[in-house]
Amino acid sequence: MCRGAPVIDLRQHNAAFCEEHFLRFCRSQVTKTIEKHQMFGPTDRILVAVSGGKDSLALWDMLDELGYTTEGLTIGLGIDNYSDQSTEMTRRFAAERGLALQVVDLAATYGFSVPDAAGRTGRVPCSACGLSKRHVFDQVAREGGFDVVVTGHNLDDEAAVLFGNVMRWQDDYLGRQRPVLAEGDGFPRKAKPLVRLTERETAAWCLLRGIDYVLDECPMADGNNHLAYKELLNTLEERTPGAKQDFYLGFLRQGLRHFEQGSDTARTDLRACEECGAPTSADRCSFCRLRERASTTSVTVELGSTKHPTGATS
Ligand code: Q46
Ligand code: ZN
Repeated sequence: MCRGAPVIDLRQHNAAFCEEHFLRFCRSQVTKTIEKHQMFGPTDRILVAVSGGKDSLALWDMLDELGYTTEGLTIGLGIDNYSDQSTEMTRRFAAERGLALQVVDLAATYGFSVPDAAGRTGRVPCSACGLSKRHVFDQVAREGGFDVVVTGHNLDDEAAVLFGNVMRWQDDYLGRQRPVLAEGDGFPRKAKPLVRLTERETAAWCLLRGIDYVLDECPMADGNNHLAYKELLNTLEERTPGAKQDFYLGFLRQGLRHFEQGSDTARTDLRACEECGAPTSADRCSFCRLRERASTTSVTVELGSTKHPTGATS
């Protein structure tokens, strides 16, 4: 695009970019995604789910740079050094930029960590972890009055999830695999502004912008199918640059509509969880049931508190 020295070669776009044009390319991909899917507007309050990894920090950096009003939320999952390091990186990132950050420590707030939940309930770690993260994101967004929760899922993540959903023909999941999910039934709006960027691109963004992020993979991810799907798609991408993009963006353009019917139907069977107030179809939500089985101590979570959830710090 110019005579500058290239810093990255993007085979799927058949182009090499200098630093300035690469950063501009990333911004334009994110802006295009936000606008095309009407994710949020300039006056919305955005809660950024941050893990301390390259994707969520790149996302927070981009949204802040683009002028959006953001606040970060990170969850201490209690996974050995990995969680300590992730929280530390996130705190440092926020402090350096003067950005507001809430830290919710699962063990301190709810009486269990992800390894506790896996060990005590026999549940797969990522399943207990995902359920806990969703619950905390939703609760903080609901009680804090945020308009939207954004996550750093990138093109590689979404293509791997799509691959898994197609492998098992999970039509209900396919119908909901959209870059934005509307708020409703007590759940906040959720958006994924990075779905047009690959993880190589978010890593390059962090490198060029001087963002330190956790390099290690989560030690509990071993044996996870999601990683196997990513490897398969990377092999395909090596042979056919653009394959991942065609697969996922093609699904949004042409495939999604075949699965959407009924996926947005408002649920009439939902009520407030007796313990935490989250929407649920049972007396108690699945998170409260997990907490009961996973924690050794009983923890009371205050409802309607302005500080919520108990133990959160800013
Ligand atoms: S943090 Fe949690 Fe991931 Fe680790 S335990 Fe699995 S889901 S791999 S994004
Ligand atoms: Zn509950």
